Amino acid sequence: MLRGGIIGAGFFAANHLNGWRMVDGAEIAALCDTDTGRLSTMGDQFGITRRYTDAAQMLAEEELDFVDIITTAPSHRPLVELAASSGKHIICQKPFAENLTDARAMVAAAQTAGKTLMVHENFRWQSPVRTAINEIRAGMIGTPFFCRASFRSGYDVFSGQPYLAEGERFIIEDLGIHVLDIVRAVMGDVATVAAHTNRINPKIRGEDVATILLSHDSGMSSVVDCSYATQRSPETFPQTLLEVDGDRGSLYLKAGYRLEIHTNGEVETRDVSPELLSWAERPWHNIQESVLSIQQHFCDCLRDGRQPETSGTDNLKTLTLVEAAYLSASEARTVETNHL
Ligand code: NAD
Ligand code: 89Y
Repeated sequence: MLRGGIIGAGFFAANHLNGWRMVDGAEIAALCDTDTGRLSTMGDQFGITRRYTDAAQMLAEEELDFVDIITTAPSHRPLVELAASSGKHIICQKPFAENLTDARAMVAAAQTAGKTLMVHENFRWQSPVRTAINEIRAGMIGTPFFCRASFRSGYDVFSGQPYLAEGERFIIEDLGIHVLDIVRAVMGDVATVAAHTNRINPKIRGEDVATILLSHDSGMSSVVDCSYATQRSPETFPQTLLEVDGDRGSLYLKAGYRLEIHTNGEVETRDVSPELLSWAERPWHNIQESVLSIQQHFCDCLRDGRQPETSGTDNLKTLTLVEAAYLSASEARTVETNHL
């Protein structure tokens, strides 16, 4: 049984703790947060008695195999480097880092320590998205030549995560990062990025609308469009909608978790709704189920001695797309990813 320590007991941590209770092969032995109130609330809720306000102390005193970092991005580099130098395997929440320099240093730290580093990039593990990815990888629509991945919502994310309203950057770094990662999973790596952003909500600091054109290494193209300023009924938060054209068919992941595969003039339609786990609540159940799936993937990879799909090294490519999108939007030009 792998023993894990959690760092960060804030808004999203309960999802991780609930997930870990269901994972085969791991348990959470200790919890750390600099905020004593959050530490005791979360510790009590999940019956974790080993509690720390200092991550270094937790790592020194506990016999842990891995740490699960659920803090916001500014603390990720020091915490990943601390965990690596303590000889632990690491899961780090997205966004992996505030910039590519930090992210590269974090990957190097884990490599030097010989430890597995996975970024908790869970949207490609949402079961409806995963079904779509698997169908495409199995060749159901042939070779894909176009993908549109769309996340448009008016859901109030700021009440649970107030820091999202305060940062200079918002939707690309917080949410677009997931959608860009899904597109990488479907269409492969990206050569150029052209992005346009807007801020519609006057109460927040960063951009809440982004439209991004990607040109892939394969020569094919994708469009990622994200908005938290879109009023729609029914509200689709937190669904990513997909439209993928291949040379032998098309695949759609439509609102309400409806998968359609169009081939040879016929349409196969499936309900691919995520499971409502016992601890989950709508509309977050889609994300909550994916937390469990990526945690299980991490443990399976450690057991089998293979790299997680969203390893630190892999995630450098997703983070590069985030940086490229901001650079493109600010300078109104197309950015080549290999120049970052
Ligand atoms: P939060 O601010 O509510 O909680 C973070 C907690 O970390 C706080 O309690 C804070 O005191 C603690 N903390 C910060 N630095 C620390 C340190 N050095 N040592 C110990 N504790 C420390 O944030 P949140 O909303 O829970 O989000 C955490 C991360 O999860 C963010 O990066 C966010 O983007 C991500 N997130 C991911 C998803 C997803 O689906 N993957 C969804 C929501 C949030
Ligand atoms: O922080 C974000 C995430 O990763 O998924 C949804 C979210 O909570 C708000 O955009």
